[in-house]
Amino acid sequence: MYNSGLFLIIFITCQMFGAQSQECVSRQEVQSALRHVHKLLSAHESSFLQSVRSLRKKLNLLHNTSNISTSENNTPLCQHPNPPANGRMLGQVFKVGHEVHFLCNHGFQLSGPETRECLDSLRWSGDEPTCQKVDAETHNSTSSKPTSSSSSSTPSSSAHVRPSRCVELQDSTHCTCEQGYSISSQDRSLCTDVDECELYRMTQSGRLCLHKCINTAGSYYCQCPSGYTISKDNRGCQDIDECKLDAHNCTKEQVCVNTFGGHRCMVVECPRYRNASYIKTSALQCERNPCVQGNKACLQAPVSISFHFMSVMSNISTPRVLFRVSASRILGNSLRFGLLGNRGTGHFTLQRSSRQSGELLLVEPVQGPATLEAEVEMSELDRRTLLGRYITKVTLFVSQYSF
Ligand SMILES: [Ca+2]
Repeated sequence: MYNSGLFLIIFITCQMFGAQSQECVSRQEVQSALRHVHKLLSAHESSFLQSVRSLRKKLNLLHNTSNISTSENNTPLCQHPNPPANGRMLGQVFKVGHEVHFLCNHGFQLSGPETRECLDSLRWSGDEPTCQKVDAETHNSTSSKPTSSSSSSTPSSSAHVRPSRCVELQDSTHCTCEQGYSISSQDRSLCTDVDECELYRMTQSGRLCLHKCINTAGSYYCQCPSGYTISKDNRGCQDIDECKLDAHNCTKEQVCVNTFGGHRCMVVECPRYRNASYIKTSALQCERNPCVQGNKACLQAPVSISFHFMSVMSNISTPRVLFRVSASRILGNSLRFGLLGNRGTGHFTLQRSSRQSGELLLVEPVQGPATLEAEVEMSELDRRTLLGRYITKVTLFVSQYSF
């Protein structure tokens, strides 16, 4: 447009001077021509300015529209929330979907939500929290929670969120968190607790805790079921031997049997046979009283009955030798081993291990908690004549857990 204006001026002046060179033109004519040119120029100038104004208007409009969609300044925000008295607030982004967190000073406990979110309605979720003074007794009981490595001194659960430490480096900011925390995905000024239990559960490679994992602010700890103590590595569970530690409630007449995760108080009673009587010779053994001469039925009754209590973990690998029965002396020329009755059928088997001994085997894994029983009989023979029967009653306690 500007170029066409220039072209017009040059064309008119050439015409004017060309005429002058050919013949004398009157002053009036020249003045009229100049006025005409002036008019034309003014018309072009005003048209040009109008176009520029229109273009500028359009550009401004375009600029404003793009500003609305990209500029952060125009993003709707929730109102600045109030930090509670005797506490503070973490989080500096008040945009929709973002969160702020509240902490209380030492000796105070948060009452109300730990976290509030800026909702679409531009209001904060939940009520405004407050920090309540904790009396010494309650405070001690909350902080005595058994933690393995955490030295956290912040009593409330809001300790799961902490401020990050940020360092300005030229044109970027680097934020770090203390151990057990990671930078919040929503707000770089915050560190959120790492849930180690969940993390290791997801990765599956080597369980963090043998039994139960409890996440704490900045750390975690392992918990064992009752009847166990946490092992030295703070991950495993060790059975408490209540019998050895005298931490049982068995009477003097009962036998304390330690099991994995507990203990049993067992009563050992000698059996009653019609033709034979027994006497307890030790806590776990009964022996037959001498038979009246010629009383065949009495002689057929077992010479001794022993009791054997055993404890195993749930689902132990099999086959496994549980125990061995052997004769200390042999009067006859052969020994015979066998399992009596149907008790424990399918779980046990008996095998000869030497001329003088037999072994009781557990042949399939047992899911606890369970109690299995078996009766092992050893018979002494001399040329097919029974010299004596010896019975061992085995009770197997299978724990609930595989430890
Ligand atoms: Ca125990």
